[in-house]
Amino acid sequence: QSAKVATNFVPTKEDYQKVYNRIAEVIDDAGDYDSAVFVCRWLFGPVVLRLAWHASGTYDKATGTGGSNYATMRFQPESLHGANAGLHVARELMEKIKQEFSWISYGDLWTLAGVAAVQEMAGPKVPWRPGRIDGFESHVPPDGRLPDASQGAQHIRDIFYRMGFDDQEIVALCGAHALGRCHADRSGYDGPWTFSPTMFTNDFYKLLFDEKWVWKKWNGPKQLEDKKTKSLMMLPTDYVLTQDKSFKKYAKAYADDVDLFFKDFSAAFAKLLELGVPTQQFVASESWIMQTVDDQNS
Ligand code: CCH
Repeated sequence: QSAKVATNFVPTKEDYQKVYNRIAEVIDDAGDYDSAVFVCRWLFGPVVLRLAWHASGTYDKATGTGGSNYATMRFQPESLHGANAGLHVARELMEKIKQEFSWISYGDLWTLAGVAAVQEMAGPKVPWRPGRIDGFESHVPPDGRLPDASQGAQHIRDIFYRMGFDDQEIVALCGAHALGRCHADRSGYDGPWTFSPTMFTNDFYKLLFDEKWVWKKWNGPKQLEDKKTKSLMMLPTDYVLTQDKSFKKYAKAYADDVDLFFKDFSAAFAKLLELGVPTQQFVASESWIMQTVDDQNS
């Protein structure tokens, strides 16, 4: 199934679709069927999406450094940066795919995996195109470029404005927290944001407004829990989206209109995945829409 590497091998959109399909399989099946008591569909979707985000979100537009181009999280010290705790799980899954499709660059593989995770978990189509190249240790960006969940609106703006995003894009991107969960042994925070953490929805915003959020009483870092069930969580930076006037306007709009959220998330996420990649490196002038597994079966 995998394309053989030949010196003159030029992968086509179909070759990338094969990689996409393999990613879709791996994030779905990675829970080992033989030993798992219970298999959760798309179990590894959220962590793979987080890898794509952390690989891209180190971009600094002032210096043109960081971003998804060189996949520098393969190297220390970036792989050990506190914000990346737990992402070895996603990198190891991707390594299996890299063995099969050795012609793809790590940056293209990781960002394509972010696209596949969003799309397979019932999210919007995200335009994507290949062109990233593997870099070196010398390209590793400094620590501290990703957001710190314990902070407030000013910090979020400082971090995301540095990448070139505005308030609307910041709020749209944070809606990815509909997916996955916090792990006490990775970030110190604990728990999921929504009741369906492997379905891409606008529930993150709905819950922010519909539930009453109180500070969790525990020995861990400051986080909020929903008063009613105490089973969901919000980070301080998530809660700020309802407290800051400008952020709140967008968060409310996304809570009320899932189509608007899907459209804006798709645009902002596609932009995120291309941060730091020189335009001339892109193979295609227009981005591609990769098909979901369901699209191909229908
Ligand atoms: Fe996030 N995120 N994120 N996040 N994130 C965490 C988990 C996920 C922040 C902090 C955290 C984005 C923005 C922010 C995902 C996607 C995105 C965790 C828990 C923390 C802490 C990690 C753990 O313990 O495993 C902060 C702060 C911000 C912004 O201010 C953006 C943007 C995206 C994507 C577009 C996803 C998905 C997860 C779940 C990972 C998992 O393993 O389940």
